[in-house]
Amino acid sequence: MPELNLDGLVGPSHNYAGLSLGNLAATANAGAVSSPRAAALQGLTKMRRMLRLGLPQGLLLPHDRPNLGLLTAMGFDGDDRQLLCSAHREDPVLVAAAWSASAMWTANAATVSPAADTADGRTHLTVANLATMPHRAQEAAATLGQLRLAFADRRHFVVHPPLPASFGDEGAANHMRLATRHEAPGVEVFVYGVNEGGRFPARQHPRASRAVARRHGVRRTVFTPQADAAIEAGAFHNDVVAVANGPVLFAHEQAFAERERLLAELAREVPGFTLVEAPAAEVSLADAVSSYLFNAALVTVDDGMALILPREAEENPRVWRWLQRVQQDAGNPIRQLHVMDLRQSMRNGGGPACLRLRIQLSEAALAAVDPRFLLDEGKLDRLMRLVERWWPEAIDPEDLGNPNLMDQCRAARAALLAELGIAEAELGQR
Ligand code: SUG
Repeated sequence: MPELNLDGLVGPSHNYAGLSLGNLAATANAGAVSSPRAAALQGLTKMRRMLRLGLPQGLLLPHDRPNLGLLTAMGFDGDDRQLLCSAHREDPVLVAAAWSASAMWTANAATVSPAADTADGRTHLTVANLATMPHRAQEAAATLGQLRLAFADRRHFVVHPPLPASFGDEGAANHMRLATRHEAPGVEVFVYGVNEGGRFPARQHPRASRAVARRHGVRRTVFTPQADAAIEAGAFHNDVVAVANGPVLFAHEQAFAERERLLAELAREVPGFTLVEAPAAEVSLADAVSSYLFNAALVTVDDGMALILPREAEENPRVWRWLQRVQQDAGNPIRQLHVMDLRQSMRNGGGPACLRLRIQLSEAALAAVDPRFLLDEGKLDRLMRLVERWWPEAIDPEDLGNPNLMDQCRAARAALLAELGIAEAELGQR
């Protein structure tokens, strides 16, 4: 059974505004000059690598930015240029939110429960409300529109709207599925945060996790808390310290508050359960967070499993030494390490796993996905040329009040939609 990965194409407004408290990379790089063109090319290169590994690959589109709807809802008015300028003079942080290209991190687009796990035998997706951070909360409506277009076939898919904003939900980044094989019924692990009194917010509310599982009709669930220490070390999502594929859990020793209980349950519930765990004594939480070792995409390939890692993991000697040992150990299926340059996204705290929404599908369900969201080598070539032509080379966060940048980003998006044959009206919330 194939796994489709939908990567977020990095939008033309990608910038470093430092909007995410608790995301150490994003706050450390606040104010730096970004390179949207290089960022999008790095992402497309990753998508090509996945295709070449034999995996179906698709994309989700950048959202329309700047989001002037957010600014008008906040009481600014005037024609588009005036609106941007006056809002920027008065509230540059709000304007930075309206520009955010954060929809690129599609692990936060939705939670996905494959058909094998659900009561009605369909694939269920719940759009994440991303309620904890204002720049991310604005994504939900456009994500719903896109997913309803891509997964319109009701015989195979149910796309649920976001949960009420009172309960933060950040999608697949806090969800793992373990199953002996992709097509076998799996155990879905919902990881939530608490971190009462901590410096950084927990973004996934336990009630949201339960609601998603309930809506999807997931038959076998585990609910487990993130370790507060991991959140305080910068693991604002579980996928910064853990990732699962098939029967394998690849995680840091300090990822989970109730580690022993979780591991015992998985060992009982998942035939062939295999833990590949980095001991804190060898790889500290700080190393895990700065290298994004566990934000690797762990995927099934011909000879076992492959990890798609960010270059930062190779550059940390402790992390790389441990990874070499993992690769040599015959006791686990991780055979290939692929290192990718995703520096632009990484500087905003988004690694290989953040950039993709994975959906395990039968061949029939895959054939029912709107093909405009799917990629092949030729389409990737065309998208690379399009990005080279239309995406801004650099954005200084100081430029976010400049209406010319707005024109450039709008032209880039229009070129993208034309290339993919998708009309703006089709993306409206349905
Ligand atoms: O929500 N960064 C994103 C990164 C999301 C990573 N996703 C996963 N772990 N799955 C976030 O913190 C930074 C944008 C800024 O500061 O301008 C940002 O939103």
